[in-house]
Amino acid sequence: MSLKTKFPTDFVWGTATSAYQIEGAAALDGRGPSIWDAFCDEAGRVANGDSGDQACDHYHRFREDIALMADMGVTAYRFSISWPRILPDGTNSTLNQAGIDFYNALIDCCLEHGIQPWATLYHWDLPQALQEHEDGWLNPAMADRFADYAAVCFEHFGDRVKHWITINEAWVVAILGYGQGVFAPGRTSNVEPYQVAHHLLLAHAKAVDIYRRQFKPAQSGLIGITNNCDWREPKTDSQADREAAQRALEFFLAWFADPIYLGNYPDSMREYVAERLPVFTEAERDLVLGSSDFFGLNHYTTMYASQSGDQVQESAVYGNGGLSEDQQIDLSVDPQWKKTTMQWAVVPWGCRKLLHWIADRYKNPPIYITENGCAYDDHPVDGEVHDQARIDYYAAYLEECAHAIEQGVDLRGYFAWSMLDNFEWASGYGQRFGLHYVNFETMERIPKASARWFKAQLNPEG
Ligand code: PNW
Repeated sequence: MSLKTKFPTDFVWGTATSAYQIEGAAALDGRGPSIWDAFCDEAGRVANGDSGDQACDHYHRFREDIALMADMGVTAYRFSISWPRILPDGTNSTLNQAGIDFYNALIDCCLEHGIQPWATLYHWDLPQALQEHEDGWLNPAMADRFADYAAVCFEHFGDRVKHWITINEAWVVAILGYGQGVFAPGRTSNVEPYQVAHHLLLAHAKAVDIYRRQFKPAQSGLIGITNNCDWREPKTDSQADREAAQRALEFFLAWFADPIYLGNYPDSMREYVAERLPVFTEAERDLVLGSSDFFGLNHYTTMYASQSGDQVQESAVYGNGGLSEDQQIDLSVDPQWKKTTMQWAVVPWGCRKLLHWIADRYKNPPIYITENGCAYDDHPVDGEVHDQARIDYYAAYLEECAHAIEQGVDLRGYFAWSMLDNFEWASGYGQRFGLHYVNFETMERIPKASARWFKAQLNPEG
């Protein structure tokens, strides 16, 4: 029995990418620099001195890439629009027509192949000019800059794009960009992440407000935000550890989802972060509350949480505990769990538990998994890439998704991360998440065994 038969017939099957990770053509056709171009230029920031200058050269090869997606049988493609390719200095004083043309061609090509375009407006590539001259996401005015940029995208692409994602993973921007400093713009602080998060939420909400008032009546699409969250399992059955795991999930996901679904930050954050956590004005709260038509979720892994002792442990490539000292939590993994090359543990049941946690806390919203996937050290052997571990990962995670649906969770779609091996941020090209292998010298694409496996699941009749 193919996997597809375990899911509703209208379930959305897709793959995902983001602009800076695949497009390349960083200095071409009027694109302005982003904070990731600048970050890659700083010595020691990105493994191997890699950058997205060329990436997968998707800018020139998108037709081939979309044909590969169509061959897999997916019905949706989640990509991101590069803000500095549309507005080179970040403001709508200069519109880069070549950027508009590129995304028009990309969107049209998707539709010609029967693939629905799902566009993310912000996947971390803030125009460098806004960082340099306006202090980036630390500035509350960024919310208006973002809303202006979003309006340009709705205006030019909204006749064909019916699913919009405002911000990808505000947690990563705040924690990895401003807390741990391992992502652009590379700042370390225990105050700034909370401010940045607040401004990202407002940026999201303003863009949604503009879409709903000015574009939705004619374009009738859906718009939401995508947040990322790992599962946190209590390390022991003790009351303290159960509370620690709950608190860890609140600091990870409820930080962003509670304001949108419940109207405020979680009480635990107010208690533990105290005056460093911004307060919503009444007008801001009204704007943010109810501002997502669907619950976008990126999920990769699971860790145990326990009440912290003296020291805080971190054990992944990125310290994915967040600001653990603010949460008073220790994170750990079971040494038995298999790991990907990111050192992220493969724990399929964590995905099901997280889906239930979301359904319970937010009254069963429609959920789309907008990313799930794994990195392995793939290499072609006689022209083929036998990534059985990735097939096992997808099969097991999707099995848990199917269970969650059976048990009443309103999961409506799933996007595999990623369509292609690509620029994996601070890890450079050293981490391969793709369903398609990319030879970064020749730019040749090779469908991995996992891509053929997906195809077989999605096209059960062959
Ligand atoms: C996500 N963490 O990033 C992004 O949306 C993708 O662009 C990225 O390629 C993918 O996941 C794989 O990393 C994350 O530390 C980066 O928890 C770091 C974390 C989570 C997600």
